[in-house]
Amino acid sequence: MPTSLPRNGRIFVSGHRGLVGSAIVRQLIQAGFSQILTATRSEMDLCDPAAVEAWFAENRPEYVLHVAGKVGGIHANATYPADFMVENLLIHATVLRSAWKHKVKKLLYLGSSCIYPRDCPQPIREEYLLTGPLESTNEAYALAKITGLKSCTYYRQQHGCNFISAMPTNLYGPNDNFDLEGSHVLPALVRKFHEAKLANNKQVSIWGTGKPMRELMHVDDLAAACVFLLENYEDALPINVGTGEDVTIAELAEIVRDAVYPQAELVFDTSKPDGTPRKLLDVSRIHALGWKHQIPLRDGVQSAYDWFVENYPSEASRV
Ligand code: GFB
Repeated sequence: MPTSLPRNGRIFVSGHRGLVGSAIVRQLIQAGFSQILTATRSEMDLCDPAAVEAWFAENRPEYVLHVAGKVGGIHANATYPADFMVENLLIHATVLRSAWKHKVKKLLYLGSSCIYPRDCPQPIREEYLLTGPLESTNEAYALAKITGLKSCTYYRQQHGCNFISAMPTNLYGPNDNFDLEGSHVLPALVRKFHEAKLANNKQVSIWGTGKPMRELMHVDDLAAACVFLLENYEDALPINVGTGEDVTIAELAEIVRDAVYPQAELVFDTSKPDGTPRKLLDVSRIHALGWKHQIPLRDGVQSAYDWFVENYPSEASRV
């Protein structure tokens, strides 16, 4: 049943400086929310249970959008599995427990499309969770996020907490990570094509075979979905949030090339991993509730590139 949230409700957005958190803060401001609570890492270390507990006691949030997490692309996930597992376990354990203790009225937790089994049928329906083995390059992250989703279910079951969770597809947009070792594919491609253009270097290296398929959504669409779900979704079952459309990595690279450096040539580096062959979400449940994404991929790529040129803190970003 839809519950219009009071615009003066106290809403905490965890991870407000990141790709997702910053988009949600923009969305909440636009929707007229007047008491948006945020905390920097020095104000509250989300891995520290005592710090989180003290912050909740002092700030008394009524609603929580728990979107903080340690995230990264295929290389970072495969290289630092212990960090991805432990930090993400802590980040949800601390916040969910304090949200329960302080009687938060509703909490939204974010999973990820990479936590579904590697070889599950496509498009992926919500009930496929935990039906098969995970993709090895992000198993640690996936396991941590699965315990987050399950924790929401268990708090609901044991304590009657109104905790919901959503499964976003691969995201991109303002405040993305453009570090080539840690980033996801889209920001990496934006940066690589841009730097190749500046260096007048025609060849751009694309990791893997270019054959895997990815569904990419602009983070402003995800932010709109999160606020929509907070007001319109009450189920224990996680809900997929995506566009329902995917492209191959080679097609994505061509779209970025067209936006940034049309003269460039793609060179596939097959010494780098492909990861999951495909992870297209079935978005029929969120469509049935009345929500659909708005930003087409080509428009989103262009705006991501514009953002990069204006904001990326480097001499190299000035053309
Ligand atoms: O976005 P990405 O790093 O993560 O890689 P995943 C997607 C695909 O793009 C892989 C290829 O097949 C990469 O090999 N790719 C091509 C590149 N060029 C590049 C490049 O320059 N940089 C990067 N990073 N990739 C992540 C998970 O998987 O998905 C995380 O590891 C997370 O846990 C995220 O959940 C959503 O889509 O493979």
